[in-house]
Amino acid sequence: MKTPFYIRPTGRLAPAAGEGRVISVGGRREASYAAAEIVERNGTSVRRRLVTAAELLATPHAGLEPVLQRIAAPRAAIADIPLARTLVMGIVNVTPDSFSDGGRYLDSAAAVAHALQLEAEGADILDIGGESTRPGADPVGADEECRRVLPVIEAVVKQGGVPVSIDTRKAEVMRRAADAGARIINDVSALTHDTGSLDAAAKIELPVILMHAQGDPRTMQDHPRYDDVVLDVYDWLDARIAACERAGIARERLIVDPGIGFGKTLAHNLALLASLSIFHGLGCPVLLGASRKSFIGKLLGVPPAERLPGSLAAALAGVDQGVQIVRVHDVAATCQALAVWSGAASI
Ligand code: 7PM
Repeated sequence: MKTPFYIRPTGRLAPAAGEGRVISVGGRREASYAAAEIVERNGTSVRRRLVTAAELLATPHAGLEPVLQRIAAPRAAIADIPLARTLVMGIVNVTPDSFSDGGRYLDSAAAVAHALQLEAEGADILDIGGESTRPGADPVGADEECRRVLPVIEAVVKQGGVPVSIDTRKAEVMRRAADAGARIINDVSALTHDTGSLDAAAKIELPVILMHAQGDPRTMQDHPRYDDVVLDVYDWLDARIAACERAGIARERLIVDPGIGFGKTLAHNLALLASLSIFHGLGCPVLLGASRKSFIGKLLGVPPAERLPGSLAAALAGVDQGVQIVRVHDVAATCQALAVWSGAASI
C-alpha cells in the first residue's frame, strides 16, 4: 500500500513569530513552519496544493491526520543525545592510505587522530567506515572491513567522548562494531545488502540509519530513474521502516536519509534537497549527507577539495527544513555555520 498523502512543511518561522498555528517538526520550536504543501499521488498523477498551517490544523482530514501526527511527534534521543538542535556527524574514513604501503597501524592511528580532531572541532557523533561505497567502488570482505574499523572504534570509544556510528552494509561488521562500543548503525543499503542485517540490527538494539540508494554502488550512477524522485524515495523509506518494524526494530530506533548521490542525477539531488522537510512525515529523525558530494561539483565544476562552500549551503538548506543530523567532512566550518544560523533562527 502506497502512502496516499504527503505533507511538506515550508516557510520556517522564528519561534517568537507565533504560538499554536504552526507546524512544528518533532516538537522543536526552531523547526516551526507557517505552511505546508499537500501532495497526493494517484498512479501517475500528482496533485499539489499549498495550505497555511492554520488551515491545515483547523480542518482535520482523515488521510492527513496520521502524517501530521508523525511530523509533530517528539523524536527520541539518539545514543543519549537529545535532538533539540541539529547534530553534526563527522566522517571518519578508514581505508588503506596509499602513502603508508598498507601499514595497518599507520592507517588506524591516522583515523583515530582524525576522529579525535573532529570531536575537538565540535562533532556530536563520529561515523566510522571501512568500506568504500563510492560510485564505482569495489566491495571488500567482512574480515577486511573489521580489520580496518574495529581498532579505530575501540580507540575512539576509549579516548573520545562522543558516540561512534558504524558505516557498514554487513551484519557481521554491525555485530562486531557494536561489541567494540559503536552506538549507532549507519547502513547505506537500509539493511537490504546483507540478508542477515535486519535480524542482526534487531538483536543489537542500537539506533539504525536507513539510507535510500537506487542500485548497487558499482552501477548506481548508470541510469538513475524515478517517477517522482521525492515521492519514490519517501515510499521506499516508508517500506523499509515497515520491514524494520516487522523484524522487531521500532520506528523510534530509526533515522531516515534520502541518500544524496546514491543513484541520483543532479536534478534528482536538487529536488531532494529542496524537499527534505517532507521526510519528517515518516516520523523519524532525518539525516542529510551532502558534504563534498559530486552534485556540488556538477553544478560548478569544482573538485571535492573545493566544495566546502557548497557543502555548507546544502547543510543550511537542510537545517532550515528541520533535519536533525548533518553528516559532514568539515566539522569546524559546519559548526560555525550552524551556530550563526541558529543564533538568527532562535530569536
Ligand atoms: C562518493 C559518494 C563519495 C558517496 C563519498 C560518498 C552517506 C553515507 C556515504 C550519506 C549516510 C561520503 C559518501 N554517504 N551514510 N555514507 N548518508 N547515512 O560522502 O549520505 O562519505 S559515503
